[in-house]
Amino acid sequence: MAEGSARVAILMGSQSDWEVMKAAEQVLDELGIASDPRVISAHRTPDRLVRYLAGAEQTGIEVIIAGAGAAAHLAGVTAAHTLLPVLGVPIGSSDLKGLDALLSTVQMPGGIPVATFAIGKAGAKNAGLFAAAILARSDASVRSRLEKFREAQSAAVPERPY
Ligand code: RP5
Repeated sequence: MAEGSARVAILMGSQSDWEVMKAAEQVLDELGIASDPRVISAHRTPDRLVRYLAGAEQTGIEVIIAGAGAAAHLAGVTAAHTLLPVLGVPIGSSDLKGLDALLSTVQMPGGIPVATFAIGKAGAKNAGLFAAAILARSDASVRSRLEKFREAQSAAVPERPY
């Protein structure tokens, strides 16, 4: 686990979403960025959501990642309660395999933006990397770790297929 107080919140609508959302925590951890994972449902625990968001900025949170499945409104409701950037991750937990969550998350009416990522683990990982890119704008050490991450990723791709 990265040391220090959390700069990125990782919200998810259900404990069952953790299998996907831990990809965000893992990549942030690799980049030395502490995160705060929370199970908070917009419809099952609405009070918990409002309470958490009321204090998030003061506790040092700078970016919020919100992952949910089905008729996913967690990211949108989160964005309605904060001025922090909200990165939405649709989760393929329903019979519609995440297409419902993708559309619910991406189709925010104008006025309350949610940056939306791919369905599932790739989306959670990229949301973590995007959160790091936001922090890197004003944090040289995060920027340098992000550069090293990209270099290592490139170096791991063989030039020949066999
Ligand atoms: C959504 O419903 C959650 O984000 C989750 O993806 C889905 C199923 O939740 P559980 O029934 O597994 O708690 O609200």
